[in-house]
Amino acid sequence: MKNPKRYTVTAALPYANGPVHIGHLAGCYLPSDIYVRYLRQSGKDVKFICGSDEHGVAITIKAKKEGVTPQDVVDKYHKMMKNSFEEFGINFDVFGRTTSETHKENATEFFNNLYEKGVLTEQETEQYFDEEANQFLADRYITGTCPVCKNAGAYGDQCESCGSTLSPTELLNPQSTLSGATPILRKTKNWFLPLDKLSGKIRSYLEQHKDWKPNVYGQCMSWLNAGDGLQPRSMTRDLDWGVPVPIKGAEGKVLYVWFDAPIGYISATRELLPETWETWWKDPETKLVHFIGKDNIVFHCIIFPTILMEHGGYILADEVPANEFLNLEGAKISTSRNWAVWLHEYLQDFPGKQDVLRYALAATMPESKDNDFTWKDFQQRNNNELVADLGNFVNRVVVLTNKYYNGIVPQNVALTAEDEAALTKAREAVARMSAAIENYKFREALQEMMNIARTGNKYLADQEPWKMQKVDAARTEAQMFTALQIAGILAVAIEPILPFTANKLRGMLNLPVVLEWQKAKENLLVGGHQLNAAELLFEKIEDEVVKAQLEKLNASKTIQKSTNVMPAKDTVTYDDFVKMDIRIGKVLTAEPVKKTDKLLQMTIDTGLDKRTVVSGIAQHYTAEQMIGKQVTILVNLAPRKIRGVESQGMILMAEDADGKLALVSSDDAELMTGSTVA
Ligand code: B3M
Ligand code: ZN
Repeated sequence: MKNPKRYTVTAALPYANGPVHIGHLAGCYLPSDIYVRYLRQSGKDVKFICGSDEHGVAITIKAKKEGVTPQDVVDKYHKMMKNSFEEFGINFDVFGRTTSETHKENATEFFNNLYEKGVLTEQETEQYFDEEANQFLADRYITGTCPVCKNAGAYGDQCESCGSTLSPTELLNPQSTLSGATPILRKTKNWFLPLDKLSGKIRSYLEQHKDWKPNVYGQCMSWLNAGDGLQPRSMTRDLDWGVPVPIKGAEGKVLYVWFDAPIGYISATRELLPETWETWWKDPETKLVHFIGKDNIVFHCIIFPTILMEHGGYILADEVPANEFLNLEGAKISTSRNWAVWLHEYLQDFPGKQDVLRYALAATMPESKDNDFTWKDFQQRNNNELVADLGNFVNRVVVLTNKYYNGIVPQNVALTAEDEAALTKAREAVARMSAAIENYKFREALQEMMNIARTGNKYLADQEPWKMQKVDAARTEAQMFTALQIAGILAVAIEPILPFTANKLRGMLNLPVVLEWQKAKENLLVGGHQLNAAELLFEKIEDEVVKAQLEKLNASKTIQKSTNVMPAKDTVTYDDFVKMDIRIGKVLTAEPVKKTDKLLQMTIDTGLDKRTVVSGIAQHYTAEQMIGKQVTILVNLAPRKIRGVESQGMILMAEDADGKLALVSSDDAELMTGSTVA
């Protein structure tokens, strides 16, 4: 949408079942905050909406684990998350909650609207029921083996290992997470959103957005174009925590959390603007942008737009700039394994250094593929970029101005072509920074921001005002004037990414608290303007400090690890064991399976024959790495179809508590292809 009248920007509502970590920040909250800060500075009318997602099984499971009520859980974490966001400068206009009264009414209205129009279809289906716990097992209340990749810990709604969306009845060996019992099937009535019948409308909506990021558009298309297309999806659950289903015959049921959660954006806006909220959700001249992580794409690009379309009167998302995932020191961030950097702990260890983390995360943001945060990188970015480039430049300019001119900007200077060229260069970087932010390329925006500081440093190094000062006072004044204007440009341009530092810098330069983006085009520090004293913007982070962080991370993980070893399996007889024909094979060809990011398809020479095997190892080994490798392979496993490809055997892998896979192979000798293993 070109030149919208206003922007409604949402950031995914985090589940109120734990504190916020760097993965959340880098994936969704930092990019949205940078975008919104830039829009506000550019004078746009924008509302930035977020809140906590307080329903769903994520909450009730946590409550059970902590031995408290779901309400206790959401009260605690709502507060904690809200604090963390505020402390890191994530400037929401509202941070609502889906347990609020407004939200309950709003979600109920949506459900009634669709129900009364006959959009929702009532269906009796068989769902898993835990007889011991006397409860239906929705979503994460059930685990089992993923039918696609055979991961043993898949949930009823999703396999986190291969990313497949599942329904509980697809799981092999289903198990209740409440009691561990094997559940039985029992009939129950639920209300479905018939995505199959609506897929024409959904497709035409999505096809208007071919310009979305390839990871987002591609995922939508793979849903739409999947073999059996979109399937009806139940919008209700047999649970006791959530918004009650408002119709007769639905007692004891609640709305599916993914029905009510996105409606939470609207509820929060209603709470913020009781009189005018509709402008932000119904006026076609409003641009709606959802910032989310990649696991939320289908809900924001398919299910929520469908609900809005069927309700009618609402605008639909114009952009959904979803990010991929951020890993930490090479491994997946995991709350349960405490493999994370928690924002509240970071602040205790690095008080006042919010911008350093914002910077390091913006620089490694997983914009188009998963990315990795390391403490070493954090330290280097601080020391070599923030301290050496940005901090150093600003400090030299302010210190010299104080020293030479008592902090007063020189007047009536005559700028040379070199001076003008440096200013133009800095302003061109600002323009490229704008374009990058408008296109959701935040890493590029950060590079352009640093280019301004580098331009300033280079200018000082070339001009050497500290030498000129001894020979030509007038020329030195022009040099310092020029350098000061670059500092002024920085005071404008660092605000979206480094708001705390921007504030400090504006203080040092004695500039207004609010600086519009277009001010970067002007010489902000006019002759005669008085600066304040210089303060250090950044300080060096020593090796011991990052070492301590790494130790802390590993220590908390190790404690977890000992309890994380898979429990022993039942005893098997020798006769059972020898039935397995395990051999040494050699990988001849390997290629990724289309539309998955976990699977490799390989041709393997088993010594007996050459056969096709599909294996969920693509996140651990690339196709190129596998070619020529020796593998241990179970050759008499009954063939099975995985994503349409018949797999004729299974490669044996070692798996650690983090889900990291490694080939089982011998370091001692190159074994003969076809050798048996026993
Ligand atoms: N709470 C899932 C998540 O935290 C979910 C997002 C809701 S956005 C409306 O990943
Ligand atoms: Zn799977």
